[in-house]
Amino acid sequence: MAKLAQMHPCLLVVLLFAGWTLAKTVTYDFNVSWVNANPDGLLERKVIGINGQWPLPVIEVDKGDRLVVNMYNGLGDKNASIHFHGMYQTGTSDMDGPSMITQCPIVPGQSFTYNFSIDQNGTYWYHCHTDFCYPDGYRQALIVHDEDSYFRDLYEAELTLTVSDWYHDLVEDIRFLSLYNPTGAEPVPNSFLMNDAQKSSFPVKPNTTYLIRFINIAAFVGQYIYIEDHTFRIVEVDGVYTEPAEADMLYLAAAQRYAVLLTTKNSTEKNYPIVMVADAELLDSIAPTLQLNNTNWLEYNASAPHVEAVVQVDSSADLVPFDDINLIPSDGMALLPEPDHEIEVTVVMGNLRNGIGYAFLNDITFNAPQVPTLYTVMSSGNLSTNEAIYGEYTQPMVLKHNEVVQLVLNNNDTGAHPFHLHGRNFQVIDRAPAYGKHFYDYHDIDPVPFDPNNHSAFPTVPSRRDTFVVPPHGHYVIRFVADNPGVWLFHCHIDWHLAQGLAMVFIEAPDAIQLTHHIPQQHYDVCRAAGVPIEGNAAANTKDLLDLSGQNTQLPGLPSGFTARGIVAFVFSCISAFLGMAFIIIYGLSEPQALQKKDSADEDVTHESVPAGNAEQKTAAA
Ligand SMILES: *[C@@H]1O[C@H](CO)[C@@H](O)[C@H](O)[C@H]1NC(C)=O
Ligand SMILES: *[C@@H]1O[C@H](CO)[C@@H](O)[C@H](O)[C@H]1NC(C)=O
Ligand SMILES: *[C@@H]1O[C@H](CO)[C@@H](O)[C@H](O)[C@H]1NC(C)=O
Ligand SMILES: *[C@@H]1O[C@H](CO)[C@@H](O)[C@H](O)[C@H]1NC(C)=O
Ligand SMILES: *[C@@H]1O[C@H](CO)[C@@H](O)[C@H](O)[C@H]1NC(C)=O
Ligand SMILES: *[C@@H]1O[C@H](CO)[C@@H](O)[C@H](O)[C@H]1NC(C)=O
Ligand SMILES: *[C@@H]1O[C@H](CO)[C@@H](O)[C@H](O)[C@H]1NC(C)=O
Ligand SMILES: *[C@@H]1O[C@H](CO)[C@@H](O)[C@H](O)[C@H]1NC(C)=O
Ligand SMILES: *[C@@H]1O[C@H](CO)[C@@H](O)[C@H](O)[C@H]1NC(C)=O
Ligand SMILES: *[C@@H]1O[C@H](CO)[C@@H](O)[C@H](O)[C@H]1NC(C)=O
Ligand SMILES: *[C@@H]1O[C@H](CO)[C@@H](O)[C@H](O)[C@H]1NC(C)=O
Ligand SMILES: [Cu+2]
Repeated sequence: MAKLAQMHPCLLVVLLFAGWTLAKTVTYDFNVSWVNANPDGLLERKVIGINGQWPLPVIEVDKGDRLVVNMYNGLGDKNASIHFHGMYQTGTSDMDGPSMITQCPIVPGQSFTYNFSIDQNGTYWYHCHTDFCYPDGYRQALIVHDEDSYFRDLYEAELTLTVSDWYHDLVEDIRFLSLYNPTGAEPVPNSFLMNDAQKSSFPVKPNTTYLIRFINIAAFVGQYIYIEDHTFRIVEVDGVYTEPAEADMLYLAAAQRYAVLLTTKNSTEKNYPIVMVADAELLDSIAPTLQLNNTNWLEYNASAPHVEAVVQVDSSADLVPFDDINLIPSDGMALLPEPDHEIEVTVVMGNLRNGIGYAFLNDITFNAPQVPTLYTVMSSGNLSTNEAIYGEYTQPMVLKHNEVVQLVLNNNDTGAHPFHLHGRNFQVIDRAPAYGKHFYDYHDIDPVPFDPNNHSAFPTVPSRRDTFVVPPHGHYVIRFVADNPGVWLFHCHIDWHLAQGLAMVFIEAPDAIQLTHHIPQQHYDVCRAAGVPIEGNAAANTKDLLDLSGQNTQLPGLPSGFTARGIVAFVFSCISAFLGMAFIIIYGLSEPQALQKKDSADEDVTHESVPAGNAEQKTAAA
């Protein structure tokens, strides 16, 4: 109210007439602890709850509000943090949440207060961003209400629908980064959920327009979503309002969101399935008991039958969702000019000498720094603009303030990857192949990298979002202005791929970060409790910032001619002595040469040695 009093009375009146509400602070206290839940009715398991509850509370704020989340880690046996997915965190990069990037992991018994203002619109979510803790249930919707949206008068009610995959095992019990899984096959979920349940009915009134927000809060699997016999208009994608786009089916990769306007029918005789079809192309093996298609209902009439959908296609790849590259942001932001800074990286899956399957951008698999990158910025003075201090294995990219950045992401993998950039949305200016029936066209041919001399015309008003899928063996190109000083992770949002190192870090205007950011004392308290150093380069060297010896590094590559199949055979040979070296020789040499990592300076320096017989290893602490 102090601010109000200082305002000129006329200005106040103008503000009231413009329909402005005054920014307020919305506070949540999160006591994070284990609780039990059984969302699919198949198995009760431990999940990460908040204040003794799961599903977790939906965070709701109005645009312009300040959000304060007081988090206490009451898990006892697990580190945690919170990332507020899609939040720009302008001036508050230190509130972004990923461990070892912008803060230390919050160890059990410690508290941390997230505190930032939200000057953006739409549909977001929050999730744990430390050591792969969100598949255990630590994720939920975050909604920013906006009374000023151009479609505000078009809807009467709102509905938020999250979709996700669900595992019966705790993350710690899933042996993923393991010698026993040399091909890096992702753990296949046990079920799929909508609003953390199954077969739910969402009552609607007839002849009424709803704003429905869809959010994929999964750790891994994308979903096709449609509502039988209904079409809708997309009005928002990942927090960006769009010109209304008529659609009848959406694809939501992990972390993606849409808001749509849907007008219900006049008749109340029937209920209509809201159909989720899991993207089975992502799954390496499908147990016969896994329900790939799941029905929930738009319920017009509780006493009418609730009939399960029959999905009419042979494979989820035959479904044709709306192509998000065609969305036009309603603010009309034009294609950014030719870039000042071009970055080109290629997704590659491969094995390192320990036999474990990793993920690479070019030839680097992400290894967390020993000091959170943001603190390296703050403690490096005029060396902050020197990429070297952030360590080779975080794949740092230092951006200059306000430069136009173009990022080309080529995919040498046969899987699709939803890549997310923290701290902003970006213009999506090219992608091949297109969504729909051609999406898998490059799957069985050599990867097709972006060719700057041969591509389709860039849109004049490109689609913008914060998570975008790169197709199998295809590519995408994005542009953005580096106008948000901060440290921002760029990573695949399939959490298993992040665990395999599919990440890199953007250090945007580090000199400006030093001027605009002040790291609150609570950060350092949390680090002290975790035993993590708070100054120096990626190797925690405070004396000579250019000396990275002791940094976390990746192992060398496999010996020439040794392939993943060779490793399968090798593992098999450990189990069955009969089939030892012969298998390695026969299968190991029969496939194209495995990914060759250039050996790091010192072969013996690995960030974590792999004990014989127990080859689990985690690379990315983020
Ligand atoms: C958090 O909840 C646990 C029980 O779930 C309780 O024992 C503990 O005192 C709470 N801690 C705080 C800081 O609220
Ligand atoms: C929490 O993080 C610290 C610092 O990285 C680490 O030493 C510790 O082992 C972690 N604790 C758990 C339970 O993972
Ligand atoms: C949140 O940050 C604002 C701005 O820095 C500050 O005024 C306020 O006291 C903070 N609130 C809490 C609970 O830390
Ligand atoms: C549907 O609503 C509109 C206005 O909201 C009204 O004009 C119309 O009569 C309604 N139709 C039925 C069948 O209720
Ligand atoms: C956010 O909402 C305002 C209207 O409330 C609109 O002018 C602005 O373009 C929206 N921003 C985005 C990115 O859609
Ligand atoms: C509902 O009824 C009104 C009035 O008869 C009609 O104009 C409208 O198209 C109907 N809406 C739907 C969704 O069928
Ligand atoms: C609801 O469904 C029941 C059973 O089909 C039907 O008898 C009833 O008329 C319906 N009610 C409305 C309001 O449409
Ligand atoms: C589920 O969808 C798949 C397509 O992904 C289809 O092949 C399968 O037959 C469907 N199953 C049922 C029970 O509808
Ligand atoms: C990706 O595939 C292309 C085409 O096969 C190849 O030329 C390129 O070297 C590969 N890139 C990496 C980083 O492996
Ligand atoms: C950087 O800072 C150091 C120590 O603060 C100073 O000695 C050096 O001259 C500075 N270098 C440049 C290029 O400004
Ligand atoms: C240009 O790209 C198209 C589509 O990918 C391809 O068919 C064509 O062969 C390319 N042309 C050249 C000259 O590379
Ligand atoms: Cu991925």
